[in-house]
Amino acid sequence: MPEDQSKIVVNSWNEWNPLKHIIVGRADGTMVQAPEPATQRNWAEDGFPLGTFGPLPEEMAEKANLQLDNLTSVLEQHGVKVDRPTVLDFSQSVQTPDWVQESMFGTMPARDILLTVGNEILEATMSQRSRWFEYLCYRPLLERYYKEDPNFRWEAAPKPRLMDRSFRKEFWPMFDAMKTDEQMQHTLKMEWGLTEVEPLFDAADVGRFGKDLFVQRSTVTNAAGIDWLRRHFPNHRVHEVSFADPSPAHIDATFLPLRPGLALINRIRPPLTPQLRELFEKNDWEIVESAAPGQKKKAKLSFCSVWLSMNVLMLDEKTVIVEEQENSQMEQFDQLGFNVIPVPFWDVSPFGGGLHCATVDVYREGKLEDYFPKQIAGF
Ligand code: ABU
Repeated sequence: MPEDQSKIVVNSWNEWNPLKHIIVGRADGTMVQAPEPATQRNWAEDGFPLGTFGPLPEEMAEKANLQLDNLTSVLEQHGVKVDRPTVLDFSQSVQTPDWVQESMFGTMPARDILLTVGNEILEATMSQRSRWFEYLCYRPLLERYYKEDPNFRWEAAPKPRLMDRSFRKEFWPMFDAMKTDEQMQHTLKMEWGLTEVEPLFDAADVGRFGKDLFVQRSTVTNAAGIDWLRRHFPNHRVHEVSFADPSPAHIDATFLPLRPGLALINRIRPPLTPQLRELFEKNDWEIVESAAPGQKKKAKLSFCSVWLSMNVLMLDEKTVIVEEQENSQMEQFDQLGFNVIPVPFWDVSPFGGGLHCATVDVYREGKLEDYFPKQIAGF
C-alpha cells in the first residue's frame, strides 16, 4: 500500500541529505557525574576532585543554552523544524534492582542516545549508569512521532544490566594515570573498561552512509554492541572500525561523511582498520584530513576534546554548520566547495559535545541508497 507521504515524520539515511527536522539538546541541569564503574571525573583544578560530583555552574549552563537556542534559530531560519528534549532533575540518584547511581548526567548530546536509520529511531543501550535513564528526556517527542507517523519504527536496544561484571574493575583509575602512548596500547588491543558480557553501545559511535553503517569500537561501545547492531539492521552492512585515538568515544569527532564521495577524517586519528581506506578507494570516495582545531585545550569541565572542530552538522550536501572560532576548518570547507554557516558553540562543549553531538536527525529528504556497491569480503 503506498504510504501517505504527508504523515511521514521520521526519515533519515545519512548525514548529508537536505535536513528538514531535527532535535537539539538542552544544557539545563547537566551534572559532573558521580563516579561509577564506567567513568570517573577528576577535575580538581575546576572544583571537582575525584569522587565529587554536582551540577555544572549555572552561568556556564546559561551561556550554553544561549548557543543552543541560537543554533535552533539558525536552523529554523533555514526551514528546519526543531524539537527539544525534556529536562529531568539530573541531580537525583537513580537505581535499578542491580545498582544505585548517585547522579544522572544531562540531555545535551542527543546524538549519543538516539540513532535514526531511515524510518527508525533506536534508543541506544548506553554504557554508563548515569545515562541509563536519559532516554526518558526524549520519550515525549518519540511518543508524538509514533502517534503522528504510522510508518515510524520506534525501537529500543535491550536495556543493559550494567552490573559490576559489565566493567573491568579498576580500569579507569589505572588508565587515567597513564601517558597517552600507554593508553594507545589499549586502543591497539581494543581493550578498555567494558567487558563483553552484554551488548553496549552509544548511538554516536555509528556513522550513517546509506546502506553502510560504520561503527566505532570504543570505550563506550563493545564488540557485543556492534554484533547486536549487525543483527538488528540485517538490510544494512555494519562495519566495525577503530581509529588511533587513545580514548575513543563517539565516531563524530573522528570520521564524518560530508557528501556522497567525500568523508572527513581526524588528522591525528588515522584508521586502524585497513579495510576502511580500501573500501573507500574501491568505491571512489575521497577521505580528506581535517584541518587543525582552533582551540588549543579542552574547555573547563569538559570530557570532550578540541576535535569538536570537525563535529559539524550538514544542512545538505553543499552546506555545513561549523563552530565560529574554527577558522582553519571553515577555510578547508570553503576550499572543498561548501557554503559555511558559522555559529558560536564552544560554550556548549562542557555539556557533552559539538554541533553534531547536540543534534539528532528526525527527517532528511531522500531514501536508502548504496554508496559502496563494491564491498570487501569480511569487512
Ligand atoms: N562526543 C564526541 C566527542 C569526541 C571527542 O572529543 O573527540
